[in-house]
Amino acid sequence: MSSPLPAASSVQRRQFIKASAMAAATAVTCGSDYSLPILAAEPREGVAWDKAPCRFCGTGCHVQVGVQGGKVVAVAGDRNAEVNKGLLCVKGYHVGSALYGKDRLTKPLLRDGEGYREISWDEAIGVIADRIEAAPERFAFYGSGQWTIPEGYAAQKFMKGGLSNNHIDPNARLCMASAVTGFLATYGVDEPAGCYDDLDACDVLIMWGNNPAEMHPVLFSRVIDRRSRGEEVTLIDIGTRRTRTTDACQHYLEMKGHGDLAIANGIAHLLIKNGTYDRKFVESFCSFKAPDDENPNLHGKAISFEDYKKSLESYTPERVEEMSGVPAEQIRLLGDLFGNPELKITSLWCMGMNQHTRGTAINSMVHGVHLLSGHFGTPGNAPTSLTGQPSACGTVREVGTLSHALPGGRVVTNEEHRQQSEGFWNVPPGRISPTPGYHTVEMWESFCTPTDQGGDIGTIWVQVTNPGQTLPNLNKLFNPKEQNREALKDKFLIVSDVYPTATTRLADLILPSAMWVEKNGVVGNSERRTQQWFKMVDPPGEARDDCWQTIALAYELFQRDMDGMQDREGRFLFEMAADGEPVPIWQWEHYYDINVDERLFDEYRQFSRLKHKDLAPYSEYVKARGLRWPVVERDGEWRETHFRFSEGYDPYVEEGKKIQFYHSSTHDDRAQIWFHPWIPPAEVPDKEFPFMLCTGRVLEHWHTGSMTRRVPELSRAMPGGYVEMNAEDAAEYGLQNGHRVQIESRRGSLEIPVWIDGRGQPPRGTVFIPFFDETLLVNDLTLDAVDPFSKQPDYKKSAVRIRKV
Ligand SMILES: Nc1nc2c(c(=O)[nH]1)N[C@H]1C(S)=C(S)[C@@H](COP(=O)(O)OP(=O)(O)OC[C@H]3O[C@@H](n4cnc5c(=O)[nH]c(N)nc54)[C@H](O)[C@@H]3O)O[C@H]1N2
Ligand SMILES: Nc1nc2c(c(=O)[nH]1)N[C@H]1C(S)=C(S)[C@@H](COP(=O)(O)OP(=O)(O)OC[C@H]3O[C@@H](n4cnc5c(=O)[nH]c(N)nc54)[C@H](O)[C@@H]3O)O[C@H]1N2
Ligand code: SF4
Ligand SMILES: [Mo]
Repeated sequence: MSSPLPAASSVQRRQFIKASAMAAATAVTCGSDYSLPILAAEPREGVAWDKAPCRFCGTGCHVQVGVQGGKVVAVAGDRNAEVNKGLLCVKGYHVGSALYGKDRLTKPLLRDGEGYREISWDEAIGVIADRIEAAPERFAFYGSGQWTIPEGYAAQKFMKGGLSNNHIDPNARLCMASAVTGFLATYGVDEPAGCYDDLDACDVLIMWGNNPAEMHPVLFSRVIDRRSRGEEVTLIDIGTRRTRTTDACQHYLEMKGHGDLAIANGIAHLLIKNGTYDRKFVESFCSFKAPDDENPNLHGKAISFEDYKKSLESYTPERVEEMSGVPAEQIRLLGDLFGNPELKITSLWCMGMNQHTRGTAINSMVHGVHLLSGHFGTPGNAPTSLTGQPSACGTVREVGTLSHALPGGRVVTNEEHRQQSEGFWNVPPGRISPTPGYHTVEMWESFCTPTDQGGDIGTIWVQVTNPGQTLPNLNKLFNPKEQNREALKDKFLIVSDVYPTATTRLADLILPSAMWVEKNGVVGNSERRTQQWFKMVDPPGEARDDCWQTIALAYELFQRDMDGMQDREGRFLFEMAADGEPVPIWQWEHYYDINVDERLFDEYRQFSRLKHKDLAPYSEYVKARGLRWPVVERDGEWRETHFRFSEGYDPYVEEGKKIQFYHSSTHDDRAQIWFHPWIPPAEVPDKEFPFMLCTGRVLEHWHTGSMTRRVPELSRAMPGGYVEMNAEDAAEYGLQNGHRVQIESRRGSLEIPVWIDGRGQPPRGTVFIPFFDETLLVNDLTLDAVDPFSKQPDYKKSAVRIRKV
């Protein structure tokens, strides 16, 4: 197999090394030999320090960044940051090095036959403008939960408020979409009620199929460290494979994929049967719902408590054991814990519950278990969905860069919402289209389908994401661009990135971007915390901000008299004035004459008040290490909110209400407790494909490894991809560590080395492959079946077979 990266990259194909050698130092595999010293953020001559959130995960740690001679020279944990209190994980400590891989993209590149030629930015922007002018409705924007808030807001306004085109969707569709629909179905409004403070206060912490020891490490250590202070906290890991998280837990409940649906019903069954549910909480603050099979919709149909009870009758611990594989006593253990009002219980989850063809259902059901038992609304009692990306909440969920959404929890299908948005954007009434655009899977399917066969998306612009590695079922959703070149020759792929990737490999136009502290930014983490930083160093070569790229394109179209790029007064959609004169921010030399981020953020802020997600003015975030919304001004002070819907904490809860779900979908301040039946996964192992494949991540690498594999320390610690196998399965197949196997699904195949009982231990009949290695694309194998409401795919359950090679 040859490297999928363009020749420009120095990435070599990795040799697999034995498990024993895996953690040890090995050859540096990529890009840079530059690594940063790790220093405490002490004054040191010539080094200027400033704050920024870490580039990587949704935990949202703050780092102190040391700059000298125009370069980031050191990184330290930020002691003043509430989230991480000075700690970082291995990725955080090395985040600065991610800027300095040798093969950073520095020039716009246009495809020319089999290669590329360097072009100017003017020409590049002209090429995109030509494509859009020719067919504005065939253009799509594919963005990211790693977009900053201003970047996502600009893209959103450009598409929906400018082009009248709703084909904008982010990689967060692959990540958080089911969490969003779960929140909406339960509370009528998105995002967690609790926050990280719950982790300091809970007696019991339950992980519902996630691995925070590797994926939210600083957050996880915040809990584990409580034990070193003599505090007692019981940790329970419910998962389909043993991970580093399991090692720190008192209880491990090993389930089969989709077992969670049965487990949640089993807990609810026991709470009702034992009379240990919180009758007062339920009668005061909750109603019951079930799916409406005749008219499937997110809000289902109302049912009575009696109906709910009846639906749960058959979910006895023994039957749940059959469905989930978790022993009945362990179901009883969970039932007893939730039935104990003295305990404070926090639940965490992430991709196990979201990448699930019943993701909306299981998200609602875990909220439901907390509501039914009254473990809600006091510190330590919280159902908390964790976000993965640094701004999946801030940008995707709050700015609403999804094909059906508008900023501030608005949707395109609602006329009043469109009018509000048109008002804030000062664009003519009717500008926003009422028809939702394509969600991610549809967008790429359309792009990969020939135009004359109905593939109506002709151009996609990708920013801050790497779909050529991360979309599911790549042989259907991405690879046809290469495999079916002739039939798809009119399709045009534009990619803004910082390094060559599996996506730039098939791009027609590559745009070099500025990253992290090479630009201003604002992001929003898992606990509703909005965080700001300033540009500290220049990007290399001609790399430029993603937000500038969008605005420069909009201006080019404005110059070409495209109506959509004008506001009601005929001014440029993104006009920003200083001293009464428009600043030419579309010219790169003038982009930083004003703070474009601040202008966009303060404009966007107006939307945030529409759904009680109030943001403070930009200037407040400059002073803080982030603030949790709603941030409301009281007595001249901007105050953040720790616990939503809870009196005494949430400024929007009326006096005397105790708990008030003020966005209730039933308009009576009640949350919805859902019944959903257990159903098996979309694909289950059979004779032909006898193994269940789960995919995911590892501590050292960020997703596709484009940044972390260029950091020598991280790359040495985790050099290449592998398939984790159970020791007994491996023995049966005559496999030892390092042996190569061919793994095949109904959609594709992959040759990959085996790691037996490696970092994680999959149970018999299951295997696990991380997706960071761009030379071993596991998404050639994965399924593209989606949840009916969230449209999020399931990367955790594909049936495969294995053959020794
Ligand atoms: N080091 C590192 N950290 C990261 C990232 C990274 O790339 N690297 N990425 C970030 C991002 S964007 C995300 S989304 C998060 C992901 O964070 P996690 O969700 O914690 O990690 P994954 O490896 O995607 O998910 C693996 C888990 O899925 C569970 N699972 C499999 N099938 C099922 C099922 O049917 N039901 C349930 N309930 N669970 C199941 C397994 O038990 C397994 O532990 O990590 C974030 N943090
Ligand atoms: N098999 C499998 N596939 C998965 C998942 C899984 O669990 N299993 N998880 C899914 C999930 S939850 C997620 S979130 C996605 C993540 O999938 P992606 O978003 O596709 O992965 P990343 O590697 O984070 O891609 C970010 C890209 O942006 C580039 N970049 C970094 N900074 C900047 C910048 O400032 N500007 C620009 N323009 N580019 C920049 C990086 O080099 C990188 O190429 O993967 C999904 N795919
Ligand atoms: S836990 Fe996440 S945010 Fe914190 S340092 Fe590690 S990667 Fe960065
Ligand atoms: Mo994610």
